[in-house]
Amino acid sequence: MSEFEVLNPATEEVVEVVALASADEADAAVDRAARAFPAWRDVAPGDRARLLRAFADKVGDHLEELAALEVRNAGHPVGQARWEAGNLRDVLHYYAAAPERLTGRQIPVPGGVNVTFAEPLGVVGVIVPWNFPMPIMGWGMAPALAAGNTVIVKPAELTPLTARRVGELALEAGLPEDVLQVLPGAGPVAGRRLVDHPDVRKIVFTGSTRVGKEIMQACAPGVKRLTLELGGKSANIVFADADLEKAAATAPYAVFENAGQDCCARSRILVERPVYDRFLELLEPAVHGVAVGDPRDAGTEVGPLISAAQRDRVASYVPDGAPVVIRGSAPEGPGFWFPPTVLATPDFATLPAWHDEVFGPVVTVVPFEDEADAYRLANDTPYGLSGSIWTRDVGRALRASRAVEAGNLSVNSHSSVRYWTPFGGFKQSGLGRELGPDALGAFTETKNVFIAGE
Ligand code: TXE
Repeated sequence: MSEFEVLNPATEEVVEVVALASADEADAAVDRAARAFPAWRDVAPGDRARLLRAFADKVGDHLEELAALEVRNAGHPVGQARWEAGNLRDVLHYYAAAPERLTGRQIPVPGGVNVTFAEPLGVVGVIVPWNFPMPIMGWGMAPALAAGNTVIVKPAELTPLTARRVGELALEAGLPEDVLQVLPGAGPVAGRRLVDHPDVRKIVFTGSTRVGKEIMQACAPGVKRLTLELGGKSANIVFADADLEKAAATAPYAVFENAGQDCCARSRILVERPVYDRFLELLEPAVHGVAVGDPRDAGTEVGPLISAAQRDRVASYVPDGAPVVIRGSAPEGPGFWFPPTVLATPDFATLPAWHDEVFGPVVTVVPFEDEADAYRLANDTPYGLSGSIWTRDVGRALRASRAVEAGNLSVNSHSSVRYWTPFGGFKQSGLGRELGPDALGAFTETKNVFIAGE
């Protein structure tokens, strides 16, 4: 059996050594989930709703414990970790309202009755990354369970601890055994086995675009259902007529929050030429104002990166001689720290940080000439997850909202993810949508039945 040393990214201390499931153990988990499925599918909708509400309440009762665990496992600032546990609780409550409302339709046809049923799929595998372990686990598992599927969650190697605890809380809340299983394991072993197993009917994957493409190919032979949430390279577009103070004051949080390890990070700031210099002037104190430090402190806004490998990867985007125009602070000593970093150069198109998802606290600021230029730059990426538009002109806000090829936009704000609205990407940022009312459709098959009347 292989094992994984889970480290505290703020101290580099070993938190726990976690056993990783083998492919055989993944098979056994799928067998158990498949056996648990018929009974869970047939639980009366009101009872399924009650169980999910009890599960949500359990998470709420253990919010502080879960948040503290994430602070240690992922290095997330405690305020953010509380939000993450709260988001898991809320998404469970939201989909707990679904079972009694998950209805089919009756469509008039001659000669009989035509009805549709929303049938659950069976076993669903949810493969979770390390950047937001609790929310992303919830976004996949909550609608899947509400629709009557059984679920296996495979957390990331680096962050299995909250997922494992949430699995225990599900049992304490009364969810039947094997309806939800948490399977810590290596991606290419346990994760891949879930993808390949014929009894897993759907995969929900959040992670790198590279692995997402691999999984998509692996799902093809069995035409396995698939939801993908992949990388991003989102633009924060600031027009000259915008509230520049607010746009500059908020821009650091839109990219440096979670140390930039956010698929929605606005890692390219596009500023209309006449206000470009002024914007950089305003951005400087805002970047220096970001509180980077001990994630246990309530005042900390940004913690360390998840691992030494991630820190080194991020550092490779800021080599000696890189056009750094603003550099924030980061603690010295142990921990996988990297300071908030702003790049700007007329040769921005030659910077790997302009093109790639850095997944760290690095942003490139670039001037644009007019609307067409802004949209061309914003869309000059294979990704299309999110973005922000800053302007006081309503017409321009609407034009920009239509022109930017991304699934989640915000105007005069950076907030675009809510558990009751759809979330997902255009282009190589993903496939399908999570959250909101439509996500339930991703966990059911529509069955059409005609009953002859004579
Ligand atoms: O992701 P992986 P990594 C991006 C981000 C980051 C990069 C690498 O740019 O720097 O990806 O992160 C499981 N079959 N994002 O390497 O490998 C793995 O165990 C089945 C964007 O950590 O994609 C983990 O549970 N599963 C992002 C999950 O997939 C496999 C979030 C994600 O790991 C597997 C994370 C396989 N062959 C990274 N290989 C976002 N969209 O927010 C790995 N896994």
